[in-house]
Amino acid sequence: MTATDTDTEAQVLVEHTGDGTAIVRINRPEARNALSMSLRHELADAFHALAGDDTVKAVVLTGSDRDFAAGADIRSMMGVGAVEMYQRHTERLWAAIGDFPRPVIAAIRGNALGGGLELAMNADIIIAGESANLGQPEVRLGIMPGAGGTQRLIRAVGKFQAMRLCLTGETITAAEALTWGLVSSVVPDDEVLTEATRMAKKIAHLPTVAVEHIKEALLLGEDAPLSTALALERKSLQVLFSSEDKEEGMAAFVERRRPEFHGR
Ligand code: CO8
Repeated sequence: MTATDTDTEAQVLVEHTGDGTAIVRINRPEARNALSMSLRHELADAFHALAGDDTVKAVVLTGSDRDFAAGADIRSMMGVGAVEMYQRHTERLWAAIGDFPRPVIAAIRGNALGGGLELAMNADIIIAGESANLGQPEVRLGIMPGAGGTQRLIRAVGKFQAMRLCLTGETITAAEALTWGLVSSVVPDDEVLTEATRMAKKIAHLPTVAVEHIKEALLLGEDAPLSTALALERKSLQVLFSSEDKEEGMAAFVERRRPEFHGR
């Protein structure tokens, strides 16, 4: 089922806020926003639709005030074997978020555990409320993170903190996550969505082609050898010299006026 903002049964609600942004809200409160397969399909559908909508320049991904997401749905994994897990191809569902071409800001209140934290790590910026509780508790269930939790975490925070989280299943606070570099900023709980939306709107008003190239260079470059990543960065910059918004941005600076960007 494709999520819409009028479908009260939807587990994923999409709100177009205007100003070039959208809010994607995980809505399964009875199970602490646990990521069932149907929910993950809805989430992927929502991001595919938003990717095809050029008017949406930045997306805020959030949950409830109690839970961003408490992980993969544990009930849906009981009695399931390796071949069925393989055939679920959940990596294709995550790719809709990880490969989203424009910035995604995760706004976390409460629990972001297991697959919930993995989901947040698919975003580009993470705003956490003071009460956020983050961790990779899979080991306590006899499994392990399997949607990027070992790999994205070690890249974000380094070996020793990633090992601590994944091997003990302990959770950390928002303040601790900030010192680790696992979140971008921490704000009072009731300001999380406001802050994430403010940031999304700010990005939405910046030159889209530049924003997309910056995101692409950062993400692709992270996994490439430095010389390749530096070449990618240079080439991306060179491409931006063909954009109308580059001429407008520089002209506006010199003429001491506000720029008018058109995303071209
Ligand atoms: N899956 C299914 N149901 C859940 C989940 C979950 N992850 N988390 C909570 N629920 C359900 C509970 O079963 C309960 O349902 P019911 O009322 O029917 O018994 C309801 O939500 C409320 O939960 P609690 O009563 O436990 O609420 P508490 O306030 O006591 O605790 C917590 C909240 C801390 C969030 C707690 O529920 C908890 O620890 N949840 C599990 C966290 C966890 O272990 N997450 C990791 C799951 S495994 C995972 O994510 C693997 C990813 C691997 C890759 C996935 C890609 C394929």
